[in-house]
Amino acid sequence: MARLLVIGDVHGCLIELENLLRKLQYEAQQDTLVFVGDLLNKGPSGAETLSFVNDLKDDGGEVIYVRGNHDEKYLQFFNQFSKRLRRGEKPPRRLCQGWLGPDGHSTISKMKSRDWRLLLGTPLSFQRGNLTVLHGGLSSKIHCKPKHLLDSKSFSSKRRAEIKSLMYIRNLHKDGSVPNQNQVRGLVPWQDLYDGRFGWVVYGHQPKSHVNHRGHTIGIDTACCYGNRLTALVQEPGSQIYWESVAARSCYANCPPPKRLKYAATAV
Ligand SMILES: [Mn+2]
Repeated sequence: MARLLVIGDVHGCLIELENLLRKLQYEAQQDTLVFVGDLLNKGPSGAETLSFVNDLKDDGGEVIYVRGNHDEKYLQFFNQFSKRLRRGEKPPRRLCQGWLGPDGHSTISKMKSRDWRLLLGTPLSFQRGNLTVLHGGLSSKIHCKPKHLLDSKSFSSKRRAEIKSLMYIRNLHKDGSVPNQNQVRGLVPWQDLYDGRFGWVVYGHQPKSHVNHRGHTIGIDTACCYGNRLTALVQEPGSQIYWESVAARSCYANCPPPKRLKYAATAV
């Protein structure tokens, strides 16, 4: 039976992704590969990473790419400029960089239509057995099953906004509701409110020095683009869960202050 491999935020760190798959002895015909989102931005090879994931799918692999907030940023850009992009024109460099970050223009220039299609097809969550994968976090106000989160068109705009927040959530009000962007006081980490009703939730979005195992949640963004490590959570047939990681070859993005983020000193 297949292994389930869930990969943390890649952020364009393609060499590290290839190293990690090699270390895991990934087999396209046997394993199910799930990305927790944010393949793009910050690291050196965003467009190449999308192309690599498309190639894995073409090789017949079962690959699920859950949408992250950075992927969503590219999709919003695509919606805004789709006519131009479909004609093969590139919006001005400054516009791309303002919207998408310093590497925005070069990434867009390299993206092919199949890369946009891959992004457009990304679900907001994935569930198999006792594991749910999503990018950001879960509000305890969401009572529908994760598979229904994919069908967000059938919800009201308020509900849709709440569901979209799955990509962004870090903290919640104590009653489980989603705060406005500029609210910071009296909030608690979403992980502390999650009661396990969707099984283990595996997520990215919050770069840490180590895998963040807290209650029924497992954060696997181990800050690869900041020079730390790229991590995969592995579920073997029979449900045993563990994680593997590889070291980043470099610090690609502006590093946050060390007090906020301590890097693991271990090597592969
Ligand atoms: Mn991220």
